[in-house]
Amino acid sequence: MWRFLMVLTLLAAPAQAATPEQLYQQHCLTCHGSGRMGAMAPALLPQSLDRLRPQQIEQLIRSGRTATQMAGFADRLNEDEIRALTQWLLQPPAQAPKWDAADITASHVIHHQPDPQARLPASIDPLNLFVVVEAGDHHLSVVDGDRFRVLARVPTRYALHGGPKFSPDGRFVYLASRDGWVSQFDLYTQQMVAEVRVALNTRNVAVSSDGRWVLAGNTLPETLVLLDANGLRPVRTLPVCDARGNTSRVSAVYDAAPRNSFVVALKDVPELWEISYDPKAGKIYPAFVHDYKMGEGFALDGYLNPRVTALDGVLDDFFFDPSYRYVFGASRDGRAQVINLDIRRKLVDLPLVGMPHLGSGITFERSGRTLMASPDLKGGQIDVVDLASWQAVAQIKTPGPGFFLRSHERTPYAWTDSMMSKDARDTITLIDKRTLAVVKTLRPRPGRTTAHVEFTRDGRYVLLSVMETPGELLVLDADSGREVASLPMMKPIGKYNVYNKINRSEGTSH
Ligand code: DHE
Repeated sequence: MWRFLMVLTLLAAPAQAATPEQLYQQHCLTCHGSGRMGAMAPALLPQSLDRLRPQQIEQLIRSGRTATQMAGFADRLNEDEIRALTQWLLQPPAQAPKWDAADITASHVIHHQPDPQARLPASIDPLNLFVVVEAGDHHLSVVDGDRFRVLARVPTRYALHGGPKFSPDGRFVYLASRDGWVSQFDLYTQQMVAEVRVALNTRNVAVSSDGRWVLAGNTLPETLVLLDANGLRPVRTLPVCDARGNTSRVSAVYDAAPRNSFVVALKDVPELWEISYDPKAGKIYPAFVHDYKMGEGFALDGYLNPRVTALDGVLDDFFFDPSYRYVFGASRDGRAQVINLDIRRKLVDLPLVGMPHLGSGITFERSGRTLMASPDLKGGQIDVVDLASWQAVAQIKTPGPGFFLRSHERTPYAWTDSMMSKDARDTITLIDKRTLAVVKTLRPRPGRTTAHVEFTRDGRYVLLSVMETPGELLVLDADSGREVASLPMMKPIGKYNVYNKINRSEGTSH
């Protein structure tokens, strides 16, 4: 009787609701990995999710993501569980995620040894190829820039971001995913050469002008990871922190070719780092060296070690002047400054307002002066600055805030978008570099987000993304804006011309 009563009580008791952690273990762990660090599917850490609103995450869990293996869970999770799981994913894990040198080394994989004899068919100009990042289903397309046809389409790691970087001969492309994967891709054989996971969240990569090194800047953990560019073998990991041990995420790392160095901007600590890869730069320090000899001299402080310029504000993005002596840096709160890399000192504030996107800046000559122009993520304008006087020359109004700006030595026009605008995200604006006036506004696909232009090697055509799923890669005549071709793609984002990149065309990002 006693036993019978107990069974009845158990049956009557409401089932214990599963905790979000248990839901994760049951439904998500196999694909998203233990510790939410990612496996065959992306990491689900707050840093990985910070571009999504909670409602968007709930919707993803409910209905899945088209063109990916992410299925919807509406049939297995109720609305309360979906909400609780979302909130839990947005919190840092109880145990801080770790990704150290041993993890990096263990993740390293060589897929194919490049054949030194490999060549593209003679009919294809290897320097007029484009690499197109398709975010809709995480693929990379290789496009022949003479015939405008796709030569290869390969899957990539989840959420590539930032400009792919090329080896100096243009044969290899280095890609970084937000989830920390760096991949080396061979354009001649259209195969992945090697991959390595350098972090759980990565900002971007740069390739040294001598082709020997790839430097990855990370936000989780806060490190810089140096890789051998030939096969991506990890060489060293530098913790990013100031002399007092305050750690910092990396905002961006770029190659400063004439200086034989990488320059690194930091998001949380007011410092700018320069890391020389010139073997003649001085003695090799065995460990991380934090050098505070600000303004002391012009000598380099060592090979593959950071030397530090102390600033009075952090940098989210930056741009080099053509001499590579000066850095134009900006923070997302709208402060912009000029820094002299040789004397390691901030010189002046730059007269920019809004939220300049200096990483998308271009330079050009006008009436014997070198000008720099960059979009503004908030303002619906292009800011133009004289690089000799550091004075603002013009603010060119566009239909709305945009992300990217491009030009080419051969064309009088600079092309920009308004993709951050509600009403004008389908417009492309052409600015005359001679008059600094808007000459044309194109709307090639009304109602569809259109942005990011790259020129062909000869500057005669532009390739433009209709960033939708499905979307298109449009080819337009660079003078008239007339449509020449359209290639169907899955949310193409950036595209990069080999010649323009390896020759550091003044109209493209570096
Ligand atoms: Fe980017 C480049 C920062 C959001 C697409 N973006 C860069 C670079 C930086 C940067 C520092 C230069 C890296 C390089 O080329 O090596 N991006 C940021 C941000 O801080 C921001 C605003 C917020 C964030 O989420 O990190 C941001 N970026 C986006 C997007 O939402 C875009 C439109 C879509 C996406 O893929 O996430 C986007 N960013 C791009 C692209 C480039 C880029 C296409 C390369 C531009 C180029 O032509 O070189």
